[in-house]
Amino acid sequence: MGIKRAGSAVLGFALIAGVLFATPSPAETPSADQIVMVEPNGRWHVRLPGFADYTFTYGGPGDIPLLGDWNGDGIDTPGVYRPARGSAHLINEIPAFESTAVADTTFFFGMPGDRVFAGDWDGDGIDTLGLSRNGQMFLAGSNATSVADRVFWFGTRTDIPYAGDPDGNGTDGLFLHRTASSSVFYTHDAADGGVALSSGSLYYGIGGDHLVIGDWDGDGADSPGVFRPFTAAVHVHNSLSTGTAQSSFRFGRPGWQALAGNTHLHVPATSRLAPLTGLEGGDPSRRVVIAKISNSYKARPQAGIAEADFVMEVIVEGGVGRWIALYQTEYPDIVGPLRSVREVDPKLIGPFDARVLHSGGQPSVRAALAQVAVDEGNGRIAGYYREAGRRPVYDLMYNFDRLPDDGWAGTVEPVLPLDARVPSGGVSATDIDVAMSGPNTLAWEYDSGRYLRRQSGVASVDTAGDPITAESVVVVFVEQISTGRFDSAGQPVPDYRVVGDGAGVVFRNGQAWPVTWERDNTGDFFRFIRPDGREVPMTPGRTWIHITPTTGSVDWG
Ligand SMILES: [Ca+2]
Ligand SMILES: [Ca+2]
Ligand SMILES: [Ca+2]
Ligand SMILES: [Ca+2]
Repeated sequence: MGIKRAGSAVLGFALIAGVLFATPSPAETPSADQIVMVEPNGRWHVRLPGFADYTFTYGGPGDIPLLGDWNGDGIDTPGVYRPARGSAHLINEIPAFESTAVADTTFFFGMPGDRVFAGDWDGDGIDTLGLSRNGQMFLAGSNATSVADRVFWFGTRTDIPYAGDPDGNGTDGLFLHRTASSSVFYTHDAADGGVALSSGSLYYGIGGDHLVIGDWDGDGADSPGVFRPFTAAVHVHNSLSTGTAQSSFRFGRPGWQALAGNTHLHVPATSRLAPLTGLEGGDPSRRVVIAKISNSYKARPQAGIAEADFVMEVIVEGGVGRWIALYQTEYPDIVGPLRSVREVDPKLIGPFDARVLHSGGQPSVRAALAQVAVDEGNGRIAGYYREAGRRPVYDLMYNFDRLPDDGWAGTVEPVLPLDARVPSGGVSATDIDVAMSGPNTLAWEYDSGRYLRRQSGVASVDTAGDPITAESVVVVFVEQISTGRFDSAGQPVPDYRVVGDGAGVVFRNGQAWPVTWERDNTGDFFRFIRPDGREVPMTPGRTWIHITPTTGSVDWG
């Protein structure tokens, strides 16, 4: 709300750096507003795409949460309005991660039944409160007990008011949500006396939506978004005309309150941490390379797998495991044996903008792959070779010394939330048994901060004898769907539904957290949500995700 000032990035970044990054680096501060959610119990969630929510507690049951820049430093911070007492409580800093904060400023405003909101009515950069009482607006000029500076009528008694600056001139007006018609009316600036006229209106959202007003694209002008409790999704819209959302994502739970503002808590575009592991020594300018590696017993031991940053394991025809191994922190010398791509691969690797090494695949699969990645399959680039002594078909290897420079100049963004602190509420899980299919059953044993893989009764190692380990192991259960194709042995070639939601378990630090996985679209990645709505981040390090058919199982103890 109100003016977004530059120059406050250091404080905001330091806060988040202390949480997520051991080695903060200066980062540009995005000027766009963020969505913040508040649970009925006063637990706040700041959404950080690609990371776990930044959470803290402020206020409690019965409080109406507010977000605003109470001191004009450009950072929006929490407040609550307590209707039963007519009291407002504000703080000028974002509370420390997972802490419980107390008020800096307390004053009286309004009375029970008033609808309270916060905005910058005079353009001085400081947000103050306003309220609607049956369609009459009372706007305060300071954050102290006082009479309202401005009083005027706008809309009807049932309209729900929100502050915002629709014309981006630095002073907030009001948006009214007329829920019965899913329409939104706004006035560019606050009036003083009389009846304010609407500057414009639009239709947005559907019945049951909660409006949230913010500057989603950072152009200085506010526009509507909605929180849809039914689907636990947020949809934001960058204009003041009727139309579809420019951005949609899962966030929140039914009963949570959505707010918008710029907390300056954000994930920097680049850092010296490796984006896939969260470990130091990373170089985000190194492109992700993916290798499709067989886990048939005929392919073991595999080359280069112990060096992968991140692995997704899927089941192909005959119940055999196949690995989608991602390399970013470092490239291995040799990977393999490489096998072909499958229908599910483009759906899983979309967020990584990777180069993909594989032996081949159906034309339709390769066409889909080329939409989301660079198809560097056998024959496309130098570096493939057949290794003597391996069984035919399980002998195709790749030599990274010959990987051509592709001139990529991008930055790898974090995709998985990573946080070294152990979440609360886990149950002991030092031994994990995963049955992905009949032939592909395996175990992970926790030892000294990481899990070690075992399969067929022996420790899983690569060709160098290095153990296959993971700091975090995730099992997601996905519905198997048909490709309509069969392999040469007559086995159906499976595909999977990997967008939507389903059951899962996250294992880290020797503990387990049952979760629901959620994924909005193939351009995003999985989020792992506990029953209380909190996300479970990975331990910095290597993550292994088992994309397990719902016919599979996982046990732990
Ligand atoms: Ca502030
Ligand atoms: Ca002001
Ligand atoms: Ca304005
Ligand atoms: Ca805007």
